[in-house]
Amino acid sequence: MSTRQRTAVAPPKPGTHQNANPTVVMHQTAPSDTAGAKRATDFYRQMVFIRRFEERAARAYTQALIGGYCHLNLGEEAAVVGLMAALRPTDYLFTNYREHGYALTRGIDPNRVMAELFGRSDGVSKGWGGSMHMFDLEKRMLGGYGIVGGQIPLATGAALAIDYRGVDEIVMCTMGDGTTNIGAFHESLNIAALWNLPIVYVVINNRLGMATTVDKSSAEPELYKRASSYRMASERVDGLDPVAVFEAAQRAAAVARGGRPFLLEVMTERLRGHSVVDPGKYRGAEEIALTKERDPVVTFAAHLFETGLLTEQEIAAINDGAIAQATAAAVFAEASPFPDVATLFDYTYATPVANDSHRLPGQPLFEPAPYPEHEATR
Ligand SMILES: Cc1ncc(C[n+]2csc(CCOP(=O)(O)OP(=O)(O)O)c2C)c(N)n1
Ligand SMILES: [Mg+2]
Repeated sequence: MSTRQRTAVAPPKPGTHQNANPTVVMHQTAPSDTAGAKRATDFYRQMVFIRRFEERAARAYTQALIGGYCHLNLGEEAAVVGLMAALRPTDYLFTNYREHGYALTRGIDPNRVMAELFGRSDGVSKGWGGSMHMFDLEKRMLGGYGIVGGQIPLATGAALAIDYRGVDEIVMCTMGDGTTNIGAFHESLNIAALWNLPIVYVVINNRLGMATTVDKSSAEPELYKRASSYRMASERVDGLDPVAVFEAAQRAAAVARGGRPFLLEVMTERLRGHSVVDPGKYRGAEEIALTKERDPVVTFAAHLFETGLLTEQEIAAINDGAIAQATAAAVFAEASPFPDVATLFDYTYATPVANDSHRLPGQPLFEPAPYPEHEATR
């Protein structure tokens, strides 16, 4: 077993660890250097692309080109972009079903992301996963999980594997605010803290778990504070500012690379319903207006314009480019063939399973019991 984390970093002593006075960063970053300016405009470009891609996906859903569940990152673009920028290509990402933006920003070809939404064979999961189950080993994006909190123990296990192998990699595991009330959240944080695992847990706090607010569902609504139960360092950051998120995620990643877990809470907005079929009627007009005012794509564009980093024309060109790329992805996806039904069970397990029944699609798992006499003669 690797002793990298276990011996290199002593667990914080009671009362002295970072969470005793957690940092709460809430500001709009004004980059003063060239590299910072380039980063900010790159972030904006990525955010706009996620926005236009998600809107295109929503349209495709209403055209019945996408089936099943479909949850969008609308309103969470700054969070996604800032977080992904803090990861190295060798780090691992686990996320939930609200994942398209992560797949795109992690560097998966947008055509393959859209093809997956359309359930086509060129999709990143060969069309068998759909919106909630994107998986790409090369980009080290290990899902996409539909079970709330399902990704947390798996991500924690991956961090343990990294620790065993003694390599310079970390895991980032993102989840929603509602997920922090799942037992697996607490079990995982506990064990990660005990075993000094190299993992950053990220809570994307959009204040809603489907229709239930954080205030109604969480006895401690300041979710980053939950880390203190496990003597884990934590921080809360403004999720409308991609640069602030990036900097916070870098701090968190540095802690994980040093062999301690970290909990980062990112305050975001959910601009539409829980999924594309949710009209979100449970939100009042005032709340909707406030949410729109806090739209990160709009507010960050205004910030870049005001600080002279982008002109109106440049902002419009970025938008046009994003629309063209999202449209091209939809055209690619629609042209891609549906997967062959005979491959339905091919990717159920990573490796062949001994005694697998090898049944054909459509065949029942077991032979059905014969009908009772009176049923058969009806
Ligand atoms: C174990 C489990 N319980 C319930 C659900 C139904 N469900 C799907 S998403 C969701 C809300 C989760 O909210 P949050 O974690 O805040 O994520 P968000 O959707 O806001 O991104 C629920 C209850 C589920 N998928 N899995
Ligand atoms: Mg939520």
